[in-house]
Amino acid sequence: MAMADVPHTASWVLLETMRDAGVKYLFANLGSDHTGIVEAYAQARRDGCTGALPELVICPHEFVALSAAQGYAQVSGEAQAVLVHVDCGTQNLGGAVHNAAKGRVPVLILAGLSPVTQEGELPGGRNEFIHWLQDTADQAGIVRGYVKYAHEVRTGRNAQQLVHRALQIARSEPPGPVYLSVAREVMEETVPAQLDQPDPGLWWSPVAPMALAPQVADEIAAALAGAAAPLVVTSYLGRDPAAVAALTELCELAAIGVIESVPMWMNFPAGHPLHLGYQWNTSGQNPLLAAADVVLVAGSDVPWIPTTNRPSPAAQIYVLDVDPIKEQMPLWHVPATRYARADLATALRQVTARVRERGGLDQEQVSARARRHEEVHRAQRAAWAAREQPRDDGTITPEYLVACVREAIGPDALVLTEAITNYAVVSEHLQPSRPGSLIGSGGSSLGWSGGAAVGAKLAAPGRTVVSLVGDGSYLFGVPASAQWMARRYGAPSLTVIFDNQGWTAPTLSTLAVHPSGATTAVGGGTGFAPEADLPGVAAAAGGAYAATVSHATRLPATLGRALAHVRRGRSAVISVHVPSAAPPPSGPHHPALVDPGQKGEPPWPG
Ligand SMILES: Cc1ncc(C[n+]2csc(CCOP(=O)(O)OP(=O)(O)O)c2C)c(N)n1
Ligand SMILES: [Mg+2]
Repeated sequence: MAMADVPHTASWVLLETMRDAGVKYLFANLGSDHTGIVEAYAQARRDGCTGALPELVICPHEFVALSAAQGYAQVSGEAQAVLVHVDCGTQNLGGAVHNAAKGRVPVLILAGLSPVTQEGELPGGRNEFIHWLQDTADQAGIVRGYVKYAHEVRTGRNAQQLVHRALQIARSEPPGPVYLSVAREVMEETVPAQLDQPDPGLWWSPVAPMALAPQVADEIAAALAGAAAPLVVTSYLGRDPAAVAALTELCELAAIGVIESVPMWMNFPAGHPLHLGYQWNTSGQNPLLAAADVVLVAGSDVPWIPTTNRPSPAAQIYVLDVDPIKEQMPLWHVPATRYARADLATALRQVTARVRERGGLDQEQVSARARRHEEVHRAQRAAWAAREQPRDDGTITPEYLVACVREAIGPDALVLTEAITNYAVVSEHLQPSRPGSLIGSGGSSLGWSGGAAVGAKLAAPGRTVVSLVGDGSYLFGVPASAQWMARRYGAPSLTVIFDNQGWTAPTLSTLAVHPSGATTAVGGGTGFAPEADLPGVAAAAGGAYAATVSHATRLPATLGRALAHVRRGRSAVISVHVPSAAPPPSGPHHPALVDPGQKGEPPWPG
């Protein structure tokens, strides 16, 4: 797309430059600061050239807008843009900025600033009462702790450069959100015709992948080749599908087992005989981790939780990451022999090549280890499979729910997980085997899946998108906004709610710190009675197919019906009653934990 050969406003230039730089969608929540933007889109519609600008996606809530941009980028690898209204819209991005930052997801956030003139000095100056109220001392400060770059576009003359620069930084490893703010007068400024950029993709490409220094590749290869019990721990290596293939090759070469810790991506095929299970908030020592003599941590923020689970003090640990010492985390340490910064796919291929070149792998030892791992792998799967049953009274267990979802959706679906206390159940029972088939927020600010499902579907229109989400997380995701967007922009998905009638996690956290406190007797008081009609929210806002299921016999058919709707273009939301993972209170019955059958009763007197 050629840059403007006639004068345009800076707003037009900002938008056209985004489009030139590969931004397909602008997830937007509009305000008085965006007069130049609204006018630019109107001009494009009037003049029949809407393709020159990113497609405008109206987002009734900013948290959903940024989550949608995140989901799009997680699925496609392509950074999108989000437009928000001054400080108010920036505040409403809320925890979605945390998710994009922690999840290492590139996104360009553009925010208006209140007009900077008040006496009519410039076009776009203050003319509404809010312009004084929205004038804040440090608008970018709202998000500064979470963005890789925050800057103000001070003149339309270099708006083009700043969009490219912001996106270049967002896309360079480790990727993340960037924030540009623009005053209304600047948005309204007329910018003279700009020179065509010969190829912005080349001029502003992200930093090229980094390889390991040869001696470090050699050191890691030697350690793995000489180990009796080598082990890989990973959390997000699957951000790059090429890294999954590279890890698989290395592990097969030397029979190295893999544990996924807090996996927010599909990192290693679940069905591979070297896949040795998952670690979430484990309360006990993982014997495989304890037995390892060499541990390669490849792409992980939390490879284990040392108070309950850690490698042997004698183990040699290597940390391999684009971000090996987590400069963004004030407190972090893994006692490693070597911390190496590199692109994971590149580094793993280097290590594999070095293992091969060095030769001398004891093939008998390797084969014996592969057989032992396969036995562990099979025993794990057999134990998990045994749990994929409803209870005798028809109660749907989370394990049975995930098994039914797995059978219904098939291996090609794209699954978003925000299952919280059922994260581990999703990992163990979904058993994803294709790179890119499972994503999580990468952070901890709940509600990501609502918007992310819309973004994911826009990025992969041919795939069935399925969200597995806690009832609390579903509500955090502003479902009225997300479901409206799904219908408006033709991005249907299936949402399956693990409806355990409240927030189980804070109660479990409390029990872990106060194992014999009052909470054991009377419960955590984090229940959601009286029950809300969660799918009904989606039906009302987005015309979704809505169903609530309490008995196992109804589950497979309801999932089938819901999927049929999704495949015909209509979203579906199913709330499935499952038991909470929190133990029932041991003391006198507490009203906050009323049986879901008693719905309608407020949990407190009066
Ligand atoms: C934005 C945000 N607010 C609060 C929390 C704290 N929090 C962590 S888990 C949780 C409960 C989530 O409820 P649900 O999705 O139903 O999952 P469950 O714990 O029941 O499995 C809460 C409130 C958070 N992580 N993010
Ligand atoms: Mg819940």
